[in-house]
Amino acid sequence: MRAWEAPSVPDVGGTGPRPVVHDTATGKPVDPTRGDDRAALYVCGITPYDATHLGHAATYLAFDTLGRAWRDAGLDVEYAQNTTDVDDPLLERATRDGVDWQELAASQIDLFRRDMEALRILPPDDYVAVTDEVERIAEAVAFLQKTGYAYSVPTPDAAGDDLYFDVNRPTESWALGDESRMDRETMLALSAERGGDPDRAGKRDPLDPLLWRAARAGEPRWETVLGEGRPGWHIECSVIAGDRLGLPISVQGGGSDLVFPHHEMSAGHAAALAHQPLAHAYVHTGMIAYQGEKISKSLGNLVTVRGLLDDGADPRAIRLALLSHRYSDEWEWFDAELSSAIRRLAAWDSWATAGAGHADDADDVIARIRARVADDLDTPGAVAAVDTAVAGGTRCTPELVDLVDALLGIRIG
Ligand code: 5CA
Ligand code: ZN
Repeated sequence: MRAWEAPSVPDVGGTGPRPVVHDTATGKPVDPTRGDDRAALYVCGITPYDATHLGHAATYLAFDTLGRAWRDAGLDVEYAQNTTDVDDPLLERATRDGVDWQELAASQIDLFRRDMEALRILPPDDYVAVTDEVERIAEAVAFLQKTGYAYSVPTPDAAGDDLYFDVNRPTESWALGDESRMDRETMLALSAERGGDPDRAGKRDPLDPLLWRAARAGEPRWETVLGEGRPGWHIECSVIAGDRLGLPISVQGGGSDLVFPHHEMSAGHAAALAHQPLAHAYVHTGMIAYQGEKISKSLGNLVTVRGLLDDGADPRAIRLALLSHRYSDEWEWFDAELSSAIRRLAAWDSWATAGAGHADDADDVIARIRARVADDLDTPGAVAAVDTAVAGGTRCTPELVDLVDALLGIRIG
């Protein structure tokens, strides 16, 4: 599927350090490329039923920063992202609003593209709609059935049986490891909250996730090797990441609300399918709140990128406001975030055009920005490095302008 238009990224002399990122599975900072010249990134994409909010924007911006840091370190980056364009929340919203689910998805994906473009987020090389991959996903589920990882649960109201993944059948690797392992009660609660169905009768373990949903009356369906139906959620990401990037990938990314069950189960599926870990590192962004609660489509406390742009916000200021927070922190958006970013940007702009100060310091500032970004995407540290240069009388050179553009995605001056 078409992604969106790529922003220009200037060539900057020299190379930055290899980025290190926090891995949720081990709880440690790691180089997820393991010293390789190639980095493979998969980031879980949107479920397209409502406008892009600041939480989505911050998450995609964090992985955009990782991609920029990898490129700056001289690596080849391959990036795939899905869009969950068939799933319960999307279908429910379409029914609620009396619109066609495909039209709803298409219109929201279009909005998302425009928001990503406005924010100068690097597009994935492969932007993959789940609806284009159903046959492939069904084949993978059929393989899991053959190898004993998938079992059927009788589904009288459907065209066939639903299929579930057996979480207790051992695989070589369960991705998120001991560090993130939660107690069973927490896992059951999160599973119920995040798309699972622990109370469904007939499952071997309440935590077993759905792999394949047999067709019900009035629901979208595809004719596949499994009969008529549609895929479960986690398997889509395992199959798309494996097909497009090859396993193990360097980084599986998304918000912290995806740690369990989504990334845990995706990794379990990948291990059962390919006897490979899904990723060398699982990287998670913190949830952004507004009005005291996590911003979410279902809660409706949205601050949308589109809304801010329509109110006349400079997209660079939205970007800068988000970069002023550490990606892994949980934080709350206040309207003052934008005004303070606007002030900061104005100072940076006039610094870039003034041409005054000591040019000798510029290389140090460049090295400092690079070091901060490569250190687990410390963008607040990089922003502070620019602030210090602005306040301290460093002359802004064309190289500095290019580096700020290449790493932070903001063209100043
Ligand atoms: N389609 C699935 C992933 S396969 C999905 O979670 N879609 S989503 O539209 O609900 O979320 C898209 C991305 O935004 C996910 O990585 C999610 O973790 C992230 N996200 C959602 N809400 C927030 C928030 N308030 N703050 C930060 N990131 C968020
Ligand atoms: Zn996903």
